[in-house]
This record gives sequence, structure tokens and C-alpha cells, in this order.
Amino acid sequence: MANLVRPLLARDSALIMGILNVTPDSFSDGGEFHSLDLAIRHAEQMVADGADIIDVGGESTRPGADPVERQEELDRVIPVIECLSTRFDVPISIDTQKPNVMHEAVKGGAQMINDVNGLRAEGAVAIAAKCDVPVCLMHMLDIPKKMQEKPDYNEVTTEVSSFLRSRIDACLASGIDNADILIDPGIGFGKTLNHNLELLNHVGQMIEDLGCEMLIGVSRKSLIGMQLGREVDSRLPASLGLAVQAVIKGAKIVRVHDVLETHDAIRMIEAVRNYDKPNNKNKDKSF
Ligand code: 7PM
Repeated sequence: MANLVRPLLARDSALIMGILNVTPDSFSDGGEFHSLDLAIRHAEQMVADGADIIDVGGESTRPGADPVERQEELDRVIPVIECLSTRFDVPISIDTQKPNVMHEAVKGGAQMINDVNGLRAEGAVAIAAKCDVPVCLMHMLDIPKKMQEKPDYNEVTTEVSSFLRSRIDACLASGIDNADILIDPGIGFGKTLNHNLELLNHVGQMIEDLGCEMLIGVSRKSLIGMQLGREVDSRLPASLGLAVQAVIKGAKIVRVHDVLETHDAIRMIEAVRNYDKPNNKNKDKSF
């Protein structure tokens, strides 16, 4: 089947990636069928709310988190991916660091790979190339367990960019097409508040320097808590502000929890940007 993410990337508009966590801590009573059912319903809601891609993850990448066993991760994500990919036209992305999980997920119907580890695991680049789907390469300093201990950079934008450059080169060398590579500065992954703010300020420059589209995740992240003193359930307005700004600076995909709100914010700023485009269908609306 033809890949559904590529035509979305070729469009002139930003894409909303809805986050679907299938980790046990995201379900209160944990029963197997119940959690599959809940995951499907959550995905259904995100599709109705305007998600362009659903990102399915079975390993918590939260700073300080423990890694998950391969079989455990497969048991969590594969049934969800198989079910979603037959039920919806919206493409599924697999959020994993493990080559085997990437491969099984793509066999199960996933159409994109999102790796917070930038395909650094042994064999990951080769498997991703074989999967023949778009990939997201994220920058992360160290492993989740250690990365927030003492983040340190001389120049964060330069260092994150050169890391991403080396991962892009590894992908290109394995035959992955440049148009299939998304870069991600990894907001919150081994960065201080000021590192995150600097990276968000340099989104446009990084896209231009590296010559790839960017995916970015800021939704409900702790930089908002640090800057504004907001708890996680009060971070929606700030998340929308950051998502809007990232898109204005050229980001292609925003990875978010709050799909409807982000969808409306992004579609509205795009309506302003496109008011004079020939295919604008608003001309006949008087108010
Ligand atoms: C706790 C803290 C739980 C942080 C989960 C997280 C990104 C990602 C994540 C991102 C890409 C979250 C993160 N963040 N993948 N996965 N980019 N590509 O806030 O920024 O969802 S996990």
C-alpha cells in the first residue's frame, strides 16, 4: 500500500500529530481488552478532532523513566496499530527506539517511525531504511534515565544541529530519501529551560541549515511549568502559543495531546497566511 504520510508532507500545510500513549500508567485499571478499547476510543476522538497522524508509543520516554522490555512493548503497541490501521485512513506513527518494534509496527500497518533516540540503536537505521517509511530523528542528550541530571552545552543550537546532521547523514548513507527525514530538536530531553527557549527561537534556522522538515513536541511540557509556574493540566494556552510559533517559524508537524485546540489554532493562522492564494475558497463568503 502507498505510504499515506508522504502526500501529507508534500502539502503546504502543517500537520497535527496526536499523541496516543499505550503505557500502563496511562490506564487506571490496566485490563488488557479495556486498555485496547480505551486506546481505540482515544484515537477515534483525535481523528474526529482533526489529527493528521496518530503517534502510538508503548515506552515511556519521560525523563527518569526505566526502559521497557521488547516483548512488553510489542504487546502494548502492535494490537493498537493493527486495529487503528484497519479502522482509520489516518496514518499511524510508531514511537519507539527499538529496531524490532519498528519493523513489527510497520508490518502491522504503521506508516512512520518516530525515534526519540534518533535511530542510534544498533541496526535501527538499516531497519528504518528497509521499512521504507518517513522517519523522525529526535535529539536527546544521553538516555532518559540520566538526561536531566545536568544538561550542559557550549552552544545548544549548534550542538543539537550537528548531532542531527550526523543522524541525517547516517540515514542518507543507508538509502533513506531526504524527503522522508524529519528532524526534531527534542524539547525537554536533556535541556534546561533556557536551552529549550533557545532551540525554539532557532527552529527556522535549523530547518534551513539542515534542509529537512521539522517535527516538534512542546505540548504540556515542563518548560511551560518552569517559565509560568503552571501544573501540567493548566498548560494548554502556553502549549498552543508555542505550537503556533513553531509553525510560523516553519515546523511541519506538531506532536500534541490537545488535537482540537491545536488544529483550530494552526488552521486559523494558515487561513491568514493563505488569504490571497488562488485556491482559497473563502472569497465568496461575505461574513
Ligand atoms: C513525560 C514527559 C511523558 C515527556 C512524556 C514526555 C517527544 C516525542 C515525547 C518530542 C518526538 C511528551 C514526552 N516527546 N517524540 N516523544 N518529539 N519526536 O511530552 O518532543 O510526550 S515523550
